[in-house]
Amino acid sequence: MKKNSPETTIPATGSRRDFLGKSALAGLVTAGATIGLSGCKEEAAPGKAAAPAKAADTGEHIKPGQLDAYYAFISAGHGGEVRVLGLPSGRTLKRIPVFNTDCMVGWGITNESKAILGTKPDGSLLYTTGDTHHVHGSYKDGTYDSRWLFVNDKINARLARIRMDTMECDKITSLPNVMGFHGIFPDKRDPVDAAINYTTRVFCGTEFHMPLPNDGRDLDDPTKWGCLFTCVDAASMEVRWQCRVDGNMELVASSYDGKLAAATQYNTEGGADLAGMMSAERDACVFFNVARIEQAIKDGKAGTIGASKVPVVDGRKAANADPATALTCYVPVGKNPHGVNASPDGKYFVCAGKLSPTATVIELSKVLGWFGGEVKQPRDCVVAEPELGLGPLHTAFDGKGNAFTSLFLDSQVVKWNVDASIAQFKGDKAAKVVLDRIDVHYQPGHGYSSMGETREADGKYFNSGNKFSKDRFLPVGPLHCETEQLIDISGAKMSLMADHTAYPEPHDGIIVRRDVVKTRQIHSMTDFPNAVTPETAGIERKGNKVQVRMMSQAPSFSMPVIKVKVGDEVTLTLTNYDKVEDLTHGCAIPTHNINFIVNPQETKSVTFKTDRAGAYWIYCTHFCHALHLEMRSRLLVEA
Ligand code: K7E
Ligand code: RUQ
Ligand code: CUA
Ligand code: CA
Repeated sequence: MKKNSPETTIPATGSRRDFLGKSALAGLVTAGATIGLSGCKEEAAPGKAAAPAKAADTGEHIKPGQLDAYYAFISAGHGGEVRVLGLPSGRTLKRIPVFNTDCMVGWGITNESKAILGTKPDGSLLYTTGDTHHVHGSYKDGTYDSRWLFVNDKINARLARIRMDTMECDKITSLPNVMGFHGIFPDKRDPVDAAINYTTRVFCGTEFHMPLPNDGRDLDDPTKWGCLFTCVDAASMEVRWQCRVDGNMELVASSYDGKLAAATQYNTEGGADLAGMMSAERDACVFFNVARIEQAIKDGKAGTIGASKVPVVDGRKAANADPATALTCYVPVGKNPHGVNASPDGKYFVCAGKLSPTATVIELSKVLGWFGGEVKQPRDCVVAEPELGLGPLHTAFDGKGNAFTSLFLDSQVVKWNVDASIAQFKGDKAAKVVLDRIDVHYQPGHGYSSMGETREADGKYFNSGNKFSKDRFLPVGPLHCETEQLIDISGAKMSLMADHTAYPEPHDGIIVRRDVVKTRQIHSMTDFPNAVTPETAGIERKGNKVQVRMMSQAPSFSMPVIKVKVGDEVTLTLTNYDKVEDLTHGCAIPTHNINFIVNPQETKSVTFKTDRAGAYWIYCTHFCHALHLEMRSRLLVEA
């Protein structure tokens, strides 16, 4: 088939689709690899031409004043935040600062946010960068419970938690001895205690191997480097344990029965360059037996690495050859897999091939069977390997037995039937596996469906997070926006509903029914131990440390004048005394790098040095009242 012949020249007359498909493929080929693409016999759907860049058929139009049926919580990639959209409209509802700084909210500026982000001894932020890829919600009974969202930082190996009620980040944890923390997934219930039918752990995969510990040893010998799978306690956000594996880990999935977690491995070779990471014909999906790992730790079988106190067990193959005691099981899958996703019926994990044109369907009961000694080889856990197209990355589900896999190289989403793929694998030549294909624009990464990662997958929408928009939108200079395309998957045929723009770079997301999400629109004063009340308001000096306790109530600050001296360390605590929903105030101090907001009944504080004498107008930045502009106070710094 034509897409299997890598062409390095781009025909001048080629369409945008051809250009993209071939150049991306050529890129992989010139990387010096023999990539196993030749197995793809399924011809792509006959030339559906690229849709012209005209107004989209918006399908279900959400009228002004009407509310969306779903929330989408989407990672922002190397922007470091999490975004909240309404679907199907694609309206941006919120941007939740997490690993980035945000000057509207004051994230990275206020003392409270700095305490979450972490600081150096001089009080400055530990990091100002982050790279979020995977956002997942906490579960109860196999569906979202609206308590928390979890999201990774690939750059600095941190896991963040977001409270769902206020949609604000409340904890960030650093993973020790980990680099390239990529996939995450919360567990869905406890593997042992049946009463715990909700999320208590978050599993984290590590993509980059590194010296253990990374203290200067083994720099010239990457064969000694390793990767740790990490389990974080969802409630305390403390790291519970780690498990060392052979090879690396990318994306992560958890089973509905709580017994298994798994991670795809594209670098089973332990290679340190492209050729090295692509030399094996098959890679793996490594499964973790959660109960056994935790029992091994209880039995004192864990060690530690470097300065970290976290217990680490050995999940490498040599130490886990006996299924009766093994902590891990390495199931061979197609070359350099990317995503791994759990089917909503709880039966299967589907690994997407990336460099193999297939998906690998793994039956979880067989993995448990391998641990139990009933299934001979890890490879026997594979029950289907359908050929889907070029560059499969991620798979979503509709809850009706169908899967939807993004094809990066083909710029398509392919709909296929899981049971049919299993029948075909058993030899049924008549099985109709691939049911439909739809072009997306262009090169999709993640795709995710409405409630698709829960038992309540409803098969309504699929969002395709595309990596290139090319000419789909008005040009805005060299950096293009990305496209998120909303696809209706409720019928036999998929249909494109809308193009939504996305600021780079969206990866994974979840689509959550709006009734599941329970928010709280007003903070409670009692949530803030440092809340300022009329009784505690005022100014207090201890040496050169000055506490300024102020309240805001539209349209004024409780202190019209604040007098301090050069060289003081001022801590300004501001409580928004207004109780009215939506009545947010801001607080900015010119030339002092202070800017933050306080929502109704919320308290925040900032600490800064006064180094220049003068008068500075503290003003409200958030439009709050007809006299918002007049809402000011004077900071007078005496020489
Ligand atoms: Cu495919 Cu980080 Cu989920 Cu991005 S990874 S697309
Ligand atoms: S003023 S309402 Cu700055 Cu023109 Cu804003
Ligand atoms: Cu207070 Cu504007
Ligand atoms: Ca590989």
